[in-house]
Amino acid sequence: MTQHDDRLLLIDYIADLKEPEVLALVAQRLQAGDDPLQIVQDCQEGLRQVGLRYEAQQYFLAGLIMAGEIFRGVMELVQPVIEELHSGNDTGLILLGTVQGDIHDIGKNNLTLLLRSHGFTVIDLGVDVEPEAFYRQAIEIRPNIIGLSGLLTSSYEAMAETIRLLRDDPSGTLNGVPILIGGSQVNEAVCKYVGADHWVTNAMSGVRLCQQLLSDEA
Ligand code: B12
Repeated sequence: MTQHDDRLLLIDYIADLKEPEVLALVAQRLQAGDDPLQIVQDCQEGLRQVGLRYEAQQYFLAGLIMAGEIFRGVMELVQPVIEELHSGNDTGLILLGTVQGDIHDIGKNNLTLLLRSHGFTVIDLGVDVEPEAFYRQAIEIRPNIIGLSGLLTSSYEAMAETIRLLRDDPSGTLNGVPILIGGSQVNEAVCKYVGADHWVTNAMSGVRLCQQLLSDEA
């Protein structure tokens, strides 16, 4: 079987919620030396398809929960390999969290893992983070970059509110701190609407963007 077939097969297994097949194929691909980031990318596409089936009412909430569980299992296999391959000595403090009303954290956790393995220090506030909590933490730790994650359309209001609060900081402590948003559904229009500086739909692009922003700062 070619590498291309393996990739399509993994996407299909995830879309069909075939957990044992997913885990076996991931283990096999890692064994064969496949790039763990490519494996994660393929899983992300599989999860996108699960989402589409949910929208089409072929799956229900249980399907989304199952998909999340499968991805957790994949990360257990992939994480040690990512940590081994992607060690770096980037420096910089990044404040991350999933915005209020949203509990999706798979993508954010994945980004945290990659940032840390590149050497960044990440303070992860978790999920359903109120705008005030973001603001308080930001003032306290003075991060170099702030990242907001959100996957629901309804999260954009919380992103906008959080960014308003961060930008209106009367102390001026946060002046010029870049604010990034990420999540499977964000795009340029969302970025403009919520008032962020950059948007990203892939964790590795997020890491590269952070590297770029910090080297611009230096
Ligand atoms: C798994 C899943 C769940 C799981 C989440 C488990 C968990 N612990 O996260 C559970 C079951 C909890 C769930 C719940 C719900 N979900 Co849901 N879910 C998904 C699904 C299938 C996959 C999400 C995922 O993990 N993707 C994989 C990760 C790796 O990708 P990612 O999140 O995009 O992250 C990557 C990048 O975006 C980027 N990134 C992410 N964050 C950040 C932040 C920064 C700063 C940067 C730089 C980069 C970055 O890096 C990541 C890695 O590459 C999506 C489908 C989809 N298209 O995304 C629906 C989806 C997001 N869910 C949806 C819905 C509707 C819901 C519910 C409302 C369902 C319900 N009726 O209750 C609830 C809402 C709960 C809540 N209040 O948050 C809809 C949202 C539709 C919309 N337009 O609002 C989607 C799009 C499905 C669909 N197509 O309808 N869900």
